[in-house]
Amino acid sequence: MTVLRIILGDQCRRDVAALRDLDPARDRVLSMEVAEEADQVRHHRQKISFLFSVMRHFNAALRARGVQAEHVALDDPDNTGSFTGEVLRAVRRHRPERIVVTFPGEWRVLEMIRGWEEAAGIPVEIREDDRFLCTRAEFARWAKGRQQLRMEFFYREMRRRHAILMEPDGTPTGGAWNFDPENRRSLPRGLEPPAPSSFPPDATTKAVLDLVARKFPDRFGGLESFNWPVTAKDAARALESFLEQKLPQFGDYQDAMAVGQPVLFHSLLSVPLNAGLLDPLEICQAAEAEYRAGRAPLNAVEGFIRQILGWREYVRGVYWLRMPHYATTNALEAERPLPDFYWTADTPMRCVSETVAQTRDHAHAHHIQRLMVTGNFALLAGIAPEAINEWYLAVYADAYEWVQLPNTHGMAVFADGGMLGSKPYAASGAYINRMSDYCRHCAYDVKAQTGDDACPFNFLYWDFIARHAKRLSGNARMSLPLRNMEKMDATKLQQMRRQAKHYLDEITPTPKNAYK
Ligand code: FAD
Ligand code: DLZ
Ligand code: SF4
Repeated sequence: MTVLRIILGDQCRRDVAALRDLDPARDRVLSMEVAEEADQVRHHRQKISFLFSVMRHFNAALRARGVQAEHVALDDPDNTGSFTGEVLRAVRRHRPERIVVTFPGEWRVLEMIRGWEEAAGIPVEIREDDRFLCTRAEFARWAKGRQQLRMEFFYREMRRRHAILMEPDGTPTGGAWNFDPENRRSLPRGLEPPAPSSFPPDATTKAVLDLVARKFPDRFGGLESFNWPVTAKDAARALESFLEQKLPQFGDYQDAMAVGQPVLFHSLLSVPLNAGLLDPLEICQAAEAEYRAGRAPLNAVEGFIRQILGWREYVRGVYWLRMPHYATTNALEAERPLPDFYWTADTPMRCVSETVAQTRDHAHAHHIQRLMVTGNFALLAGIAPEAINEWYLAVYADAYEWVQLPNTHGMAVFADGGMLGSKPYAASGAYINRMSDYCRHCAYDVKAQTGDDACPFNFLYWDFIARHAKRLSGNARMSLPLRNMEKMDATKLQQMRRQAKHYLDEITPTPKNAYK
């Protein structure tokens, strides 16, 4: 009897759990482009195009292997527009005895899948997504009884468990687990990072880009610069080129930012990796091999591996451990609407306009831009977690809730009250000035704390510290800024707080129903 095997957009991998015991002669594989997902939030047009193109390429590859794989296009006249509608339609077409699906990347989609059994009247098997290196159960076991879930300790266990950068005597390679202090250099003037690999759209991608341009004319995000790998083969090429050209300097400039340099020494691998086109363990092993062969230094290789073996697995663990409550946390009671300049890039703040413009043009920004520019601004300004969440989920081509939500709630805006990070990543303009050349090209003066040309990050920072002083007083890691605030001249603090209020009140919020 037929088994209906469902492939979601971010599960396009040959050995994904749902395809494991596939019988090509008997089974049907279904992937689908659905309006409900595209409209869930204002997904960037490149993100929609990327996923549709990945699904179409994957479907073609399965069919070439003789698999009875069906793909429903967005503009198929019979498309019902939702996962559930399409699954039920396929059940009516093929009368399968059961449905098999891989665990999804969002709580919302899991709830939907849990309704299929009743709606379709046949059993639905939800298989563990073993594309990850730590299962949800393993993470829950690690977390049990711990007061604080610190990434660093989780990461060390993952290093041991997967034998990555470990010596035979059980010690970490190089004698330390972490080389972060070596990874905070700003970009020297004149250093040009290598160009990212090129993936010009083929006929399939071009058709998708046309479709998306037609169906989403007002949606955020340029399509012109689309340059994502959309097959496992292209993704392997992207990895190879990163290892060869960028990994050696990845560590040094991991936190750097520069005008007109959207990628620097970052890998851009989150997009194909999160869609299933790459395997996380293979990436870590390949990076380690570069170190063992003497082609990349340890600070770079360890720093890169920590992001994938550590942070990526850790945030997924936190997501599934804490959902659905996690999505509603708002420890700092932040309530402001999202500024319109998060979509238009129209602000004199060069750091923000640069990050948003690059996000609009490429559906990507690197970690420090997400954390210390748009994230930091949202934290200081008190943007409602719900609003900033929607933005992060929408605008990045690598964004799925399992990874976006903990990074936003936990790392960027401290909505979870310290479950993930030990303190809010709040910073004044001085941090951005140290790590970038943005301030040299900005209308504001990064050294000024009050007055018309004062950098908004400065007065917003002190307003944030003062606003939350009571709340943060129990946090040892916040004692330095709190002490500094107490030492500050009271009139100056008052002036900064008045300027912050005026500045925030003047911000134009995102208009309702814009960019949809
Ligand atoms: P590189 O700098 O080359 O890093 C290598 C890999 O490490 C990445 O490809 C990614 O898979 C992994 N990685 C690095 N940092 C993290 C992290 N904090 N969490 C999980 N994985 C990480 N990453 C996403 O994949 N999807 C998201 O939706 C997402 N949203 C974010 C939202 C905020 C507010 C912040 C602060 C970070 C977010 N990140 C997200 C993490 C990080 O910014 C991106 O993974 C990274 O910028 C992707 O670019 P890259 O592939 O060039 O990364
Ligand atoms: C983000 C997204 C979008 C825009 N469109 C689709 C789609 O048409 N079909 C699909 O299978 N998945 C899509 N996704 C990803 C889903 O919203 C969701 O994040 C994943 O199904 C979770 O595993
Ligand atoms: Fe950003 Fe302030 Fe620097 Fe301008 S001066 S780039 S607003 S940190």
